[in-house]
This record gives sequence, structure tokens and C-alpha cells, in this order.
Amino acid sequence: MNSERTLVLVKPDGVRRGLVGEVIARIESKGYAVVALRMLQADRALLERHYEEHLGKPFFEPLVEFMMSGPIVALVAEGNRVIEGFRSLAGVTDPTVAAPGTIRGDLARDQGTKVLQNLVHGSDSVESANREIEIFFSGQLIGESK
Ligand code: D4T
Repeated sequence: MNSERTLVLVKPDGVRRGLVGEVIARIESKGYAVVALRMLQADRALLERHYEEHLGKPFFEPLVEFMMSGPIVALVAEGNRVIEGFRSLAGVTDPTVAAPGTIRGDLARDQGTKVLQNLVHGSDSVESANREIEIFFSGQLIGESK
């Protein structure tokens, strides 16, 4: 078994709109396992770690403000090729052009805001997944030794 783990976030727009269950249902219906789950209010320090690759970009400050605008749900999904698989379920970053059938394509659109509100985040590589899981679940995963 070459199982992978990925970090998924349901962003504040998804929580506000009551779409947490819908996102989890799509992950589970695809056959991935949810192996960790928490709701939290993210602070600036946590978001600066999570989005360090975007520091200094024009959308960075609006992105941090948006991500602090309400609670988020963080979860770890597991399965073979789940990193690629969840990004396929999510659709591309811009919800206007995300394919119908995807989470962003079906459930999000451009709201005219400074930062795209696209409902979910998913890790983009094994390295990012390990880094992000540590940020949101440091040492707290079942079966994980610290
Ligand atoms: P996340 O990281 O939130 O899953 O989204 P993506 O992987 O799809 O996209 P990202 O990291 O490149 O961007 C993070 C976050 O910033 C918003 N964004 C991004 C934006 O408003 N304008 C932009 O030009 C980009 C690239 C959307 C997601």
C-alpha cells in the first residue's frame, strides 16, 4: 500500500454557507478516509506559516483577512494518490472556470472580492502535505508517533 495523506481546509466561505458536510461527503464518496478533523479560528501567525509561499503577493493580505473572517475546518484525508485526487475533486483555483462536477465548479463563483473565495484548500505535493498537516495537527494524528 502506497497510501498518502493530504490536508484539506474548508475555508470560511464554505463554513458560513453550510457546506462542510458536502465537502466531506465528496471526499468520502470518492473513497478516501477522513483520518483527522477539527474546526478552528485561524490566526495570522498560523496563516503566515500555511501560506508562506504567497508572502508579498498582492493577494496575500486579502487572503489572510478572508481566512481569518470566520471558522475553518481542517481535515486530513487518506488514500492512494489522495493529493492529486482531492485537487481533482476541488477543481482549479478560479471558481469561475473550475469544471462543473468539481467542488469549486459546482458550489463557488467569483464574488468580486480582492481574493478568490474558493471554498476549499488541498495540499499540492507530498512535501506540502507533510508541512501543512504538521501546522494544523502537530503530533495529534491517530497512529502518529511524536
Ligand atoms: P489553496 O492554496 O487555497 O488551496 O488554493 P490553490 O492551491 O488552488 O491556490 P493557491 O495556493 O495558488 O492560492 C491560495 C489562495 O489565494 C487565492 N488566489 C490565488 C487569488 O485570490 N488570486 C490569485 O491570483 C491566486 C493565485 C486563492 C487561493
